[in-house]
Order: sequence, then C-alpha cells, then structure tokens
Amino acid sequence: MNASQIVNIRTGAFHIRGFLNCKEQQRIEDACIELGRCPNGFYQPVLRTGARMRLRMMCLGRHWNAKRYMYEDVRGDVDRRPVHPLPAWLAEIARQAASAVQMRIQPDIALVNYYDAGGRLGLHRDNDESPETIATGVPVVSLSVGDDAEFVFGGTRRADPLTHILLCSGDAFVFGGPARLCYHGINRLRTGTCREPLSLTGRLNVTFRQF
Ligand code: MD3
Ligand code: FE
Repeated sequence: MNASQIVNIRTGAFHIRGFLNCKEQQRIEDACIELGRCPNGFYQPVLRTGARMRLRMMCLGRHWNAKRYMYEDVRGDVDRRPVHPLPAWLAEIARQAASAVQMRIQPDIALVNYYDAGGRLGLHRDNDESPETIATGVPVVSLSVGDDAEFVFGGTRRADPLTHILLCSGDAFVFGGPARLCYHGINRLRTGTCREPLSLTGRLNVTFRQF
C-alpha cells in the first residue's frame, strides 16, 4: 500500500486518498481491461426506463441486472452469459481498504464501471444487496483508477444536501454503517487529469459488495 490519507467524510464514510500505489493501480487497470475484452466483459447497461447508462459496466462474482435491479448468476439483461468470477487478489484489496477504517467486508461481487469523456452516473442508492448486509451496514468499497471524477453524495433522502468530492486515481472510498444507504453519483470526469503513468484513457471504478 501507499502513504495514504484517511478523511472521515461523515459517520461511516471514509475517503482514503492515495490508497493504491502505482503498481496496484496498473495491475487493476490491466486486469479490468483484459477481462473487459472477454465475451462476458464490458457492456452498456440499459435501465428499465429504457435509458442507456453513460458508462460501460462489467460485473464480477455476480451480475447486477439493470432491468430488474437484482443480482443473478448469468447476465440476464445482456447476453445470458455466465458472469466472470471475482479474482481473490482483487477482493483482498477491498478487505484491506475496509480494515484501514476498522470495517469488515467479505466481498463476493465487484462492479467495474468504465467512464470515458462523457461518462456520468446519476444520483442513486445501492440497496440491491441482501437485507442482512444492508441492515448491518457492511460497507461498499470503491477503488478509482484513471482520470479524476467529480463525485457527489448526499444523505438517505434524495433531497438532502450534496457534498462534492474529487475522486483521483488510487483513491479508495468506504461507505458503511449509516452511510451505506446514502445517495451518490458521478457528475462528470475531468479527462486527461490522471497523474499516474497509466495506459488508460478515462476512468475505472471498482465497487466491491458483500451480497
Ligand atoms: C456510497 N459507483 O457502482 S463509487 C456504483 O465512481 C457507484 O463508479 C460510482 O456508485 C463510481 O454503484 C461511485 C463510490 C460509492 C460506491 C458505492 C456506494 C459510494 C457509495 C454505496 C453506498 C454509498
Ligand atoms: Fe452506487
């Protein structure tokens, strides 16, 4: 790991700046790009409203169905292919990020989001994991690689005031406890801002979840 700086944003929400060293960022980038090129790799999700999400996604461990808002073993809303397993070394990084802020997660799912220049993600909550996970506040762990992204998060109600945070390459974010059900989203990318010598253009975000 790196010399990181932990910022407690609110109860249960921790921004760990510089959590991943350059080598770790490169390894995550390489793995996601390679897996993303497989037949069960990146796709552009279409929501039940018919709207195309402004990013490309790939699920590891279990597939998140954008039409049904449920997890499943095959990519039911995409191509019915089986979802790729979550690599153990990747899950271990998420465990370490959680333990850096005294939280625990046994990740069995990772959602990989790839954003390019026009990429964004509207304000939403992540509550499709098991009722036990949600109720006990097991965190979601996020790792960012690539260009800086303007991240917003609010409270548990959509109308709650928003906080703006820049997520940079190598940052981890842990959202657990009372922050687990907070609204959040990505307003936009700052393209070309990545300070690391990566081959990537755009931004990868990996969110780890415990079903
Ligand atoms: C706060 N991803 O995949 S990561 C998502 O950068 C998602 O791709 C964004 O929101 C991205 O669902 C933001 C930070 C994050 C992830 C999950 C959370 C914040 C969270 C779950 C609960 C609360
Ligand atoms: Fe989310």
